[in-house]
Amino acid sequence: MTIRAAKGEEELLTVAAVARRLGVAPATLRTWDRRYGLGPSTHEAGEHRRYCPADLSKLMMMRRLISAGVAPSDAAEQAKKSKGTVKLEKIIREFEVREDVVAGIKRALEAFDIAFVEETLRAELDEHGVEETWHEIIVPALIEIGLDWEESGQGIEIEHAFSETLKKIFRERSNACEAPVNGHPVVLAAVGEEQHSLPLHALEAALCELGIKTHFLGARTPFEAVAATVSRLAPPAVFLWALLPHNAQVEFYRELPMVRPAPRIVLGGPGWDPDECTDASLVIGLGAACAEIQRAVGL
Ligand code: B12
Repeated sequence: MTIRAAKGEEELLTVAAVARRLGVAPATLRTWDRRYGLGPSTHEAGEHRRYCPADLSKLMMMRRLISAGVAPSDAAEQAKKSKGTVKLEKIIREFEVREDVVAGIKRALEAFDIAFVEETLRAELDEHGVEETWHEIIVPALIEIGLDWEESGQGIEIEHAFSETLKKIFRERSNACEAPVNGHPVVLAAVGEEQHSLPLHALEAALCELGIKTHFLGARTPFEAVAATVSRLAPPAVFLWALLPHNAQVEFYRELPMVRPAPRIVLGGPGWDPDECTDASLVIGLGAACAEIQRAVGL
């Protein structure tokens, strides 16, 4: 981790280090900076900007409020007012990233030891469940793998191998959904040309843990497929994922056929623009997505 001691005792962290620590993707941190002004306040000539303890305190509050279901723009307003500072040790305690497990998974991927990755993930999911494993192990590992690729242009085979392993492991959990509480399944789709579907797989597995069955449309789902599925299944909720903004077209939910009762529309992923999507529930994390869908199925 990049920690710099400057300005007296202060620890300064790069975007990548903050992202790994808080389990928030670097792209999300940059979005919070651009959209809500929640960025690093220190600036050193000729260097990348770095987060100081006061910035971290605001980001921690932002993440907590969002996890508690507060809308991102309201959470940002409250977070900006926060006056505290936070020590690195506190973040390590409160936002546990299981660095040993993350490092072990990365080493195994580099050695093409997929069996080790599978066994580790199965054991973690059995012991800690989908949400905790997603936040503490899978997201930090994805962030690191994404950063390695961004920095070196190398290792795309590792990204693919990890993605395929995750899909397999999540699918094992989703198939185990017995005696679901909902009659009509919840529809899950990554829209347009969106190939990033792992959060959708995580959601399917997390909903299965809650006894909620789903109909999984997966990556690159065209509008016609979402529309036809909604007509056929009359789902209690439709979850639409978009990581990249060009895939997040509002027609995907605004032009869906009318069915009764009307499904709850839940949007997830940094692609959706919160200023535009005010007529749907835009969630910012796995827990919030599950909570919205639980409400839609009446739990
Ligand atoms: C795995 C991966 C792939 C895999 C996807 C496999 C799959 N089946 O999903 C493959 C190899 C296919 C791929 C392809 C591409 N990728 Co890619 N990929 C990634 C990687 C490593 C992880 C993606 C992921 O699952 N993220 C999930 C978490 C880690 O991040 P997140 O989406 O921000 O999620 C947080 C929030 O959104 C939030 N959240 C909000 N609502 C909800 C709801 C739910 C239910 C959940 C769970 C979470 C959630 O919580 C999450 C944290 O818990 C990222 C790196 C990264 N940091 O994300 C790059 C990344 C997303 N990819 C990137 C790019 C550029 C691409 C390509 C365009 C590359 C190319 N030139 O072909 C293509 C895009 C193809 C397309 N049309 O979609 C860039 C995107 C940059 C940008 N924002 O524009 C990234 C950031 C890499 C980088 N550092 O540059 N990719």
